[in-house]
Amino acid sequence: MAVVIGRLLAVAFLICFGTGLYSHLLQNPLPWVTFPTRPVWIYQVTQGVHITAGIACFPLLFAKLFAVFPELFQHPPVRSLAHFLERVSIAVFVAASLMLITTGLLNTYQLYAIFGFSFRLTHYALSWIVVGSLAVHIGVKLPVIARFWRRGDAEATLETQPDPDAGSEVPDELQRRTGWGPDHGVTGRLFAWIDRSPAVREPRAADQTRRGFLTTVAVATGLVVTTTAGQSFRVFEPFNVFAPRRRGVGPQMLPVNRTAEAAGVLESATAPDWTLTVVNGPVREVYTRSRLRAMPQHDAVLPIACVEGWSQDAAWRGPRLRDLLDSVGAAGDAHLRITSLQTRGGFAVTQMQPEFARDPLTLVALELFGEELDIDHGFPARLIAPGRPGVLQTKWLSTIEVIA
Ligand SMILES: Nc1nc2c(c(=O)[nH]1)N[C@H]1C(S)=C(S)[C@@H](COP(=O)(O)O)O[C@H]1N2
Ligand SMILES: [Mo]
Repeated sequence: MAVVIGRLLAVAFLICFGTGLYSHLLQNPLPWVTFPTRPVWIYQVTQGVHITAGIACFPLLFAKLFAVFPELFQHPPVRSLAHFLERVSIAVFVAASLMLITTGLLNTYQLYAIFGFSFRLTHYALSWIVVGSLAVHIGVKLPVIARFWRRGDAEATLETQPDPDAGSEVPDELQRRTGWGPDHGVTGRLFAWIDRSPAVREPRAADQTRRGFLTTVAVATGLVVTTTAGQSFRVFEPFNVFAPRRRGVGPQMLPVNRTAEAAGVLESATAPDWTLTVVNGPVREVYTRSRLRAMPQHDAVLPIACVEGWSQDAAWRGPRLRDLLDSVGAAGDAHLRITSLQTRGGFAVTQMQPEFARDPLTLVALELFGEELDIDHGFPARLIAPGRPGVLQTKWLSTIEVIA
């Protein structure tokens, strides 16, 4: 049982780890990594899968803890140095995993305030601790896992050989494994009682118990996934009961992550003398709204794909970023620093790699769904690029600088 659920949990963890690393790298790029910009929804899918697999970890992790619960109270608690290290790695693994999925879940509900620490750094550091202790744990448990894989042969052997214990009292398997027995006070008697459950005594009843348990876990996992995945995947939308965001709800039918008021830009973004400055060393071009409007306008249907798990496609219109970069003679491999008018909170300054800056679908968006941008969506101008997390789609643009 522990192996079966452990395997599902390991798959979910590895999916989360891979998609999480991808998201982390997009936000903390390495100079030699070039990201794909097609399909335009690539980040929508990796992040949707990340959040959905992360939510599935809750029932799976609890089921796993339940299946191995008596083992947590082994007696004696430590038998050898190797045993001690194994138990420490499990303690670290359990604590870090619970913390990892809990911080992730709270993040999808935007409950950053209750952490008092940087969500992203903590979530990232914990993921390495979990993967490291998972590797140790799997290494230590390899013999048990191997025995499970070979169980077909073992069962065949059992069937053909007479049971040496037949007729005699069935050995207290749990007591033998854990060392806890009726002599060990209340806990010992409790475990001795668990030991007497049909799951241990009668193989047929044990099969039924196992099947019932696995069905419960499957139903629980299916339920939490279908009632939250609607924020990322349209097919699940009608069942979106618990996920915090809903498609189509917000100004211009698009949810808002940080409002203009929260960002402190109500005045600066509506000022008649607003300009966007594009800088390449000593060269500088100043764009007013009418100058931006006079440039060739392009349309792009690109999603906002928030790291918090919600995503939605939207139709954007505006000049291409690369046309602005050409006007200051920026090199084709130029990296950019993008600054918002924002005065409060994170994401006021972001960076952009050349593959996104040069992409024909990367726009300085002035319109959303055929209307002038709502102030909460970044009026007068915002960036929109394919394949990037929402946090990097900077609203209320102020300056765009070539940095390398
Ligand atoms: N200047 C600025 N731009 C920003 C943000 C911000 O806080 N400040 N939030 C980002 C985040 S986290 C997301 S998901 C998208 C959401 O865009 P929307 O609010 O127009 O839907 O905007 C991004 N652009
Ligand atoms: Mo976001």
